[in-house]
Amino acid sequence: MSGNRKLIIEDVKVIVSCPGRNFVTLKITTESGIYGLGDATVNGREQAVATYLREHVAPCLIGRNAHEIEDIWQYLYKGVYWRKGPINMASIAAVDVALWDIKGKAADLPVYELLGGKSRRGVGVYVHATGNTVEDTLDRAGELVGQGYQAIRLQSSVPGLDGSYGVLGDKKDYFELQNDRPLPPEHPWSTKKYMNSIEELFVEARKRFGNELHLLHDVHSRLTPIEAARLGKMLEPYDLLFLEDAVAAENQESYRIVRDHTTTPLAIGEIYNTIWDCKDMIQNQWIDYIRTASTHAGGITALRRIADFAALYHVRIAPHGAPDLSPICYAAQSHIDIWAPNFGIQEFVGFGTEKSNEVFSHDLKMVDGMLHVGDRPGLGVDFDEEAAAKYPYNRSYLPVSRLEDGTLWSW
Ligand code: EZ4
Ligand code: CO
Repeated sequence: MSGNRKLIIEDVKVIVSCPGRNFVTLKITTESGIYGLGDATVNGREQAVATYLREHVAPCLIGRNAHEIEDIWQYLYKGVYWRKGPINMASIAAVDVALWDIKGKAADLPVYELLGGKSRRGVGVYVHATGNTVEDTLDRAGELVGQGYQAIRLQSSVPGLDGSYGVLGDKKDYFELQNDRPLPPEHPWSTKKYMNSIEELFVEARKRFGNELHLLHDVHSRLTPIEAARLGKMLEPYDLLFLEDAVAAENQESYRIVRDHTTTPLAIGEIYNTIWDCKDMIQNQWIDYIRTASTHAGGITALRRIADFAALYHVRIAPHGAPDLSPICYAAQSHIDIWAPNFGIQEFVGFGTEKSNEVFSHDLKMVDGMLHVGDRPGLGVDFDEEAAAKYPYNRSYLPVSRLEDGTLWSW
């Protein structure tokens, strides 16, 4: 394999920084001076992926032609013998995304043009409204509606439990970095209390906002299949755009049970590493949205393949967009979103903090609740290594969940 426009990889650098939260950034530089950026952040396991990249991936890249994205992807997937897995796939993703960035810069085109061009004017997003009471949550949703957002994920505390998934209360930085706690914080869970209180949130939301606003909800894998089926049925009158992660599905057949009982649209996939994790549920049309993220599912190359496969079964993409996805990951999937014929919706939680904006710059814009992808060549993101050096890694974990009797549960 050769070409007369080779771009030889000369340097591969892995930078772990914490501008508000931990990110693993990959920088691949070619002999021509063109460089590309990738993200390999696996929330709570950042050093594992950084070490994997430094020790086992970087040495294999030096001297290769950066244009050969597909061959390098296959080399890192099939060639390692140990396929799949979050650390491996996030590493492949970081390389893949950095190579797409390089190819775009070399071609003087934004990545979406390389994928086939824009399919829409902008990328539709949904945002989060969370609160300790139904009223607090809906007040927050009202503010977001006022800012032009047309789709809102609602999460409200479960009465009798100290918070619940998605409810931040006085927590400063999403769910982690909680006062430098050395170990994961613990949250209580009761399915009974949740099932007894959740409907009210959507009853009141429809009363307040009418039927036009898109509403969503994330269950964070806390239910069993038959409980999830009951929740889906319970929420049918409130016309959700989707119900996310109603049940964990390492066993994909679990979704058949949910699907058989409800017409509430179903979404899953933010923790999936490859198309194999969701193949059965897509193929059997048990879900409506696949939420794989560019970092966690193997990069632009892999996400594009998942999107094309999903399209055959009327499944649309809705990539994960929480704050632990770096601006590089976010930019990468925004290029997929603006291109994919079967794009559904993109999760959006803001363009980062003051610190993260000092480290990462990007050319995405939010206008009237719609994300606009800029036309800089490549991904349109940049990374300031000097600024990043001011914010060293800070160990941090997602919380864990326990039932009221102490049994460990899905968080
Ligand atoms: O818990 O990103 O839809 N969003 C989510 C997130 C995830 C975190 C995990 O790292 O479920 O809040
Ligand atoms: Co989620």
